[in-house]
Amino acid sequence: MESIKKIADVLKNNDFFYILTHIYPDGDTLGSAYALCQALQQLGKHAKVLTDVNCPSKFDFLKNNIKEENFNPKFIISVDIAEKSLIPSNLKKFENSINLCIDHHIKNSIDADISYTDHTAAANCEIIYYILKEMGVKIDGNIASCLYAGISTDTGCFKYSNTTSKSHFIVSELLKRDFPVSKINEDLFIKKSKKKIETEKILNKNLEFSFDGKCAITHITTDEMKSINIGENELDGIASLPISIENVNIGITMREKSSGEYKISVRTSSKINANEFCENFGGGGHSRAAGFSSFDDIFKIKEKIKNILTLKFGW
Ligand SMILES: [Mn+2]
Repeated sequence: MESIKKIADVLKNNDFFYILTHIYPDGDTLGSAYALCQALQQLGKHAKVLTDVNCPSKFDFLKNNIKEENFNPKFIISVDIAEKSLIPSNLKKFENSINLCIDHHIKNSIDADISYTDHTAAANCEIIYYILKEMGVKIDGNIASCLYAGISTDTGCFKYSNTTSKSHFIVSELLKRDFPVSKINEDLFIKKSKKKIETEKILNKNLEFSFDGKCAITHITTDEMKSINIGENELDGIASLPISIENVNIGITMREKSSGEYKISVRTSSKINANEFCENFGGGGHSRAAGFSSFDDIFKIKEKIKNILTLKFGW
């Protein structure tokens, strides 16, 4: 395993960086990328963040202090990307030329010259914080906003079990800088668009319980998304709905993609390891939040899920 110091040295000794973020961009991948980009620019280097074409506008504030520039890359970094399939299609051309991978997922299969992974970090932004400190970067309010967005996103605003004293320590350091923390919390965790409420109506309508209410499964099809005019990229956060129900130990949300493939998000209570569960379907993630993909239809996927629950837990 590489050290934070080694990663900081590699960053200081290179230039002309492209920073790649994952598909369905969230606060952690974007916060990591924009914090790192600002840090590199602060050191007089050239850096650029590359995202999926569909990037939710609520994250626009993360680029407040980014200098937009055009150049050819000499060093490519991936942040918070666990595997190649999570690289957005517009960035696939870089998938075999990643120089540095920084990630916090349990399983990381990105093929990079150098990898720094730490699955004990609640958010990738926690790792970025320590790298920036090691690089001697001044963490100003704009960088603090980005790191806060990442840590708060991946910990469910400090509610999930992955939250550690380290998460709180880093945030307590960030809060010494001037940035609009309550505004960020409101925009990321409280406000919902009308479309989001329409989506929740559909998810509630499609909700099905099994095994005495221990398992809750719901889905949304592309036709249903069209009916409320919501895009695939606007569905972040929907995976937390089934697991929020009392007595549910495994909450599953299936969303159809335009390719016809289903993206299945799994959230679990402490009784079930979501990463291990998803490995049965060729997926993975974290202990309480993981996922997989399938080209089967909804009924087939549900049947397979129930079979695994019976097999593994005697339900
Ligand atoms: Mn993350």
